[in-house]
Amino acid sequence: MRKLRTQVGIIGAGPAGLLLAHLLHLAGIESVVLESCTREYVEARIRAGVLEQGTVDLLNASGLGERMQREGLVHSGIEIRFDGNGHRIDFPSLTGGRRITVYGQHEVVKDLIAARLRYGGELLFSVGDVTLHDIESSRPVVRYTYASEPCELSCDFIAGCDGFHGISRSSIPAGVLTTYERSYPFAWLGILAQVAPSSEELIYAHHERGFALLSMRSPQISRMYLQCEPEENLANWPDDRIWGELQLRLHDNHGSKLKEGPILQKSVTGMRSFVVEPMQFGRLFLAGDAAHIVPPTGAKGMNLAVADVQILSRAMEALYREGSQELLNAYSSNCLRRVWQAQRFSAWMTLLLHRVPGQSAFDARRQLVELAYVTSSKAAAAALAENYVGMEYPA
Ligand code: RFL
Ligand code: PHB
Repeated sequence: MRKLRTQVGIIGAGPAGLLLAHLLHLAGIESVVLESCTREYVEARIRAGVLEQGTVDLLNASGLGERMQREGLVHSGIEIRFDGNGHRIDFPSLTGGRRITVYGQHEVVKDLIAARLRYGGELLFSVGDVTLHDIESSRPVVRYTYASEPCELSCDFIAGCDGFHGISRSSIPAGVLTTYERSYPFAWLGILAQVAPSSEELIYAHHERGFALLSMRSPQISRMYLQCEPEENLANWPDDRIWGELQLRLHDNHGSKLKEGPILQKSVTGMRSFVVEPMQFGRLFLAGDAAHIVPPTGAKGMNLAVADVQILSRAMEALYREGSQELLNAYSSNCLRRVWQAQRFSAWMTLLLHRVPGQSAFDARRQLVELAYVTSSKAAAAALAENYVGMEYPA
């Protein structure tokens, strides 16, 4: 058995785990990151695309922003489209100058891995059989296998950053966590296509055939989504059906058509709202998707993961620097305030924009009136905008 020792054992090399490792490094705190997948897989996993201003500011302030500043696309608004008409929500004028940046999550992950390797931090890919032990004691332990060798990592703290399907959350004894959950009777079929985006800004489209979203990854690559069945079979979606459906749902009364191109990747993503409380047990702290999931309509998931680990790294810094336990004790409640704001907004955006199967005629009309209200009342548009660009980060 190979034995190692560190201050913080981090499970998972997604945005939460990798950024936590980086922020701890900047604070002089040592960590080991254990990831079950390969580096190639993690760096190619296409997921989120929208960074809040606060996320961008944090990445810049921690020395991670160089490529993002060059390649990220700064957007000052989004379009809400329904009945074939587009309505622009202008962020700076509604939020005191705030904007978003479109920069793929996998690009953030690549930048974080490169930074970690540059300063020689421990980051192990393809680890197996990760289990957590003694999390209620002052010396928790992570057991795992690496290159077929059994290993044991003893730590001061464990950060469970292993996403929704990870093992950290389920290592907490039954009865400790309260779960809040909602599922939605639809999913998203996402594509990556080799074609210039047909709009400079994101378009969220409500249509009687279902929701559609036009997004992008670069001036050459489009990212688009279609509302589909929860258990949708991709085999039923040849490329021309996808483009046909996108053309219909993103229909524009002024006659502009989507540019089409080769589809590089297709996937189906389920939709759920999920929170566990508290986000901590003993010396195990949950962060990011391990503790909460939002439906992607509000573009909040990765931004919440980033906010969690900023709060956690500051709390650990206060403990190691000043011996102060206060921020660590407040970790869960400090995160959950922001998490619940994002839950509310993400559920609201989802129900505003999707066609809800079985919805009554009354609710269908109410949805259209709400769309008209959000896009015509400055107060309603400002409420959407301030949530979309993100609440102020903790000082
Ligand atoms: P991740 O990214 O899932 O990373 C967890 C890592 O842990 C590893 N792992 C383990 N490692 C060791 N041992 C184990 N037993 C392990 N089990 C799992 C996994 O391999 C993985 O590498 O969680 P993290 O870091 O909390 O980050 C969360 C974000 O990934 C997620 O919230 C976002 O992608 C959500 N999301 C969006 N968020 C945004 O902020 N803006 C968006 O525009 C946005 N769009 C989206 C999205 C998610 C989507 N999908 C596919 C779910 C669009 C989509 C389609
Ligand atoms: C994306 O570009 O992947 C994206 C953008 C906005 C969302 C969700 C996903 O709300």
